[in-house]
Amino acid sequence: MRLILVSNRLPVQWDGTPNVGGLATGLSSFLSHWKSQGHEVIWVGWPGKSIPEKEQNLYAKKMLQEHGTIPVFLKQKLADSFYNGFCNKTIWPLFHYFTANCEYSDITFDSYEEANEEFAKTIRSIYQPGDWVWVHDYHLFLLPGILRNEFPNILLSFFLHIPFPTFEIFRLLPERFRTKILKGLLGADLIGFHTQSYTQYFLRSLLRCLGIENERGIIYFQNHLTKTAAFPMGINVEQFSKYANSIECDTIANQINTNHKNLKQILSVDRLDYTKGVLQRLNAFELFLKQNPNWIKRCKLVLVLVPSRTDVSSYQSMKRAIDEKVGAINGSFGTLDWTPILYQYKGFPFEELVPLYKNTHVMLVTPFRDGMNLVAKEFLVSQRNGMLVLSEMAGASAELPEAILVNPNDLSGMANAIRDAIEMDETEILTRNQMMISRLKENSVMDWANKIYLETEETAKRNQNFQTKSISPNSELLLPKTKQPIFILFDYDGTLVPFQSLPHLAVPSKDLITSITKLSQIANVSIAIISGRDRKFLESIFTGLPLHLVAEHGAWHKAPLEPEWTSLFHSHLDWKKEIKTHLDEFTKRVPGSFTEEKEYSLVWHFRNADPDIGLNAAREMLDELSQISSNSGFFIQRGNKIIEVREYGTGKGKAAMKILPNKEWETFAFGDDTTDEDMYRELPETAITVKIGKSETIAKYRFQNTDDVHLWIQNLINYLTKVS
Ligand code: GDG
Repeated sequence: MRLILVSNRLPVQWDGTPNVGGLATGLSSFLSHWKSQGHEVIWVGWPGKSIPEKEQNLYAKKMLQEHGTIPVFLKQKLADSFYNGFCNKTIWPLFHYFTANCEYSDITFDSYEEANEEFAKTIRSIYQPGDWVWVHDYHLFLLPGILRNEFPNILLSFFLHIPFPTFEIFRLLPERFRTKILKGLLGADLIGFHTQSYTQYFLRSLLRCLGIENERGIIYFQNHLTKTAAFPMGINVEQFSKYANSIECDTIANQINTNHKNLKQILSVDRLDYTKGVLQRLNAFELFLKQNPNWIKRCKLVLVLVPSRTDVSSYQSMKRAIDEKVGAINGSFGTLDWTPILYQYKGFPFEELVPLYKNTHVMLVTPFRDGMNLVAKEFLVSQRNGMLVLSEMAGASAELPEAILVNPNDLSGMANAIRDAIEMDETEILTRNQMMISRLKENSVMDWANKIYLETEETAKRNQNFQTKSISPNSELLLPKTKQPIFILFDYDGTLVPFQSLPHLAVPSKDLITSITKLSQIANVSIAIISGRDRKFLESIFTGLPLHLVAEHGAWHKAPLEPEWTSLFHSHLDWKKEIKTHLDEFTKRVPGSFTEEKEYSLVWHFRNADPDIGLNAAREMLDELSQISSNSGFFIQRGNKIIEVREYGTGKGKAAMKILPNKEWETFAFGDDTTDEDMYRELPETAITVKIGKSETIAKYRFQNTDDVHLWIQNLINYLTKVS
C-alpha cells in the first residue's frame, strides 16, 4: 500500500537538513518501520521557503529522489500569511489557551484556505485510488473536507498534534472560521487526538457550534461517517533505549560530564515556544536555589532551546526575556568556579541528546500547555536514574502519573518539585520509572500509527456500506416489480414532514396531502401512516383520507375510513406514573425541554433545549431509566432529540405486521428514526425499506431528506397511472 503523509513541514528543511520537532521526529521512525514492511511512502509538505518558479521542477525531483518528499510550493506572501499568520498567530495560541496572543483576521484566514487548496492541488496530482492519505496537524484542518469532496472514497486519516481546546475557547474563533474548520475535519474517516479529553472537547464543539451529535465518538455528516478517538502518540522506544545502553552513548555522556562530575544535572529541552513555559521554569529554578542554598554548587541546569519560528516577533521578544533571565540567575548565584545554568540555544543531534538525557537527575518538562510532549517520554527510556517533573497540562501526564506532576503556574510548587526530585531516593525513582517505561513500551510510535491505520480502514469499510445504500428517489429499484397489491408504510416526523421546533408545527404541505390523496385513490394501493404521534393528532392531519392510521408506535390502529380506533395490544401501564415523575424532573431541570404524555407512552423532548445540556440530560435519563426498566413492563427508545418510554410489546414492527393484509403484497416502508428500525426488521424479506437521513440503519436504502420521499411518491403515481 502507498501512504501519502501530509504535514505542513517536511522532515527535512528546504536545504535537506533535518527538521526538529515532535511531528518530524515521531513520524520519521514510524516511516522507516512502515517502509521495512514493504509499503511505499510519500511525504507531502511545504519546504519552509518559497522556491522560485523556474527552479521548482528540479527542486521537486531532487527532494523526491533524496528524501522521498514532494514539496507544496507556496508563494512567500501566501506562506507568510498562512503560516506565520493564521497558523501561528491564531490557531496555535488559541488551542494552547493563550487567548491574549490571538489575532483574528479575515485576510490570514483566506490565506489559510488558499494554502489548504494548494496542498489539495499537490495531492490531486499524485493520488491514486487505494492510497492511504494521512493528514497531520492544525495547519491543514480544511484539507480533509476538500479531498473528500473530490475523492468520495478516499481512505483518509487526520491527526492533531496539539491540544483541542474546550468549547468555550474554541468558540472564540469567528463563526466562519470555526464552521469551516469543523466541517473540514469531518472529511476524514478518522480524526485522532492525543488524549480522551481533547476528543471530548472536539465532540462538544461540534455539538455546540453545529448541533452535530455523535454516537460514541462516531459522527454522521453529509452522508459520510467519521470516527474520533484518542491515540496517545508514543516514541521509538527501541531506538532510544538501544542507543542509551550503547558504549558510544556512555562515552559521549562521560565526555559531556567531565567538567561537572560532582554536579547533579537538571535538564530542560524544548523548541523555543511560549507554550513551553521556559521563563516560568527559570523562575522556579531560581526560587529552588533561594529556598535550598544547600544545593548551590551541587547542581546545574542544562537549558537546551531549539530555535523555532524565529521570524515571529513575539518569539524574538520571548527569546530576549529568557536570555536576560539566564543572565540574571547566573550573575547573582554563579561564582568564579560555578555557573548554575548552562544555556544552549541550538539543536543537538540524536547522538548527543540521548547522552544528555542519560546524565540527567531531574528532567523538567513544565509546559503551560502541550498536546503530548515527546521529550518527557524520550527521557524516561534513556535515563539512568533520573526523575521526571512533568506539567499536568501536558497530554503526556495522562499516561505518566508516576512522574512528579506540577502546575506550571505554581512557582513554589515547581520549586518544591525540583527539590523533591533531586532528593528522591533511588529505589523510589526506579519503581516509578519502571511503571512508566513499561507503559511506553506497550505503545510505541509504531503501535500508535498501526492503530490509526486499522481504525481508519475499519471506518472506511463502514462508510462504503453506508454509501452503497444511498439511492435516488427516481431509481427503478424503488418501483413495484410484480402485479401484487401495494402496501406503503410511512413514518410521519422526519419522513413525510421535516422536524420543527414544536411538534404541533410539523404539518404537511398542501401538495403533499394532494399527492397522498392521489396515491391512495389508485387501485390496489394501501397506505399506512405509522407514527409515534397520538390518535388525535393523526386524525386531525389526515382526516377524511382512506389511510390506515397507526398511532403511538403501534398502540392504536384505525383502518381506512373506519370511525373507531382499536387497540393493537393489551397493556397494563403500571409503570407510567412513576416514570412520569422522573421525566418531569428532567423537564424542570432542562429549560426548553418538555414531557409529552400519550396513552401508551411518555416522550421527553429536548429539541429546543441547549444542545449540550439537552444531550447530557438525555444520557443521564437513559442511564437512570435503564436501571429500573428490567421486568417493569416498559422499554426505552432514543429517537431524534427525544427519549420515549413505551409499553413493552408495542412497537412499529409488530404493528406493521398486524395491519399488513398479506405477506405477498409488495411492501414499502419509509422511516427516519430508531423506532422505524423495528419495522424494517419485522417486515417480509422482500419489502423495500428506506431510511431517511444519516445514522446507521438496517434498511435496504437511504434517502437524504423528506423531499426525496415526496419525489418518490410523485414518481410512483406517474408510474402507476402509466401502467394502469
Ligand atoms: C508537537 C506538539 C506533541 C528537541 N530538541 C532536540 C530534538 N528535539 C526533538 C525531541 C522530540 C521533539 O523534538 C519535540 O517534541 P515535543 O513533543 O516535545 O514538542 P513539539 O515539537 O512542540 O511537538 C507536542 C508533538 O507535536 C507530537 O505530536 O507531543 O505536544 O507541540 O522528539 O527529541 N531532537 C534533536 N535535537 C534536539 O536538540 N535531535
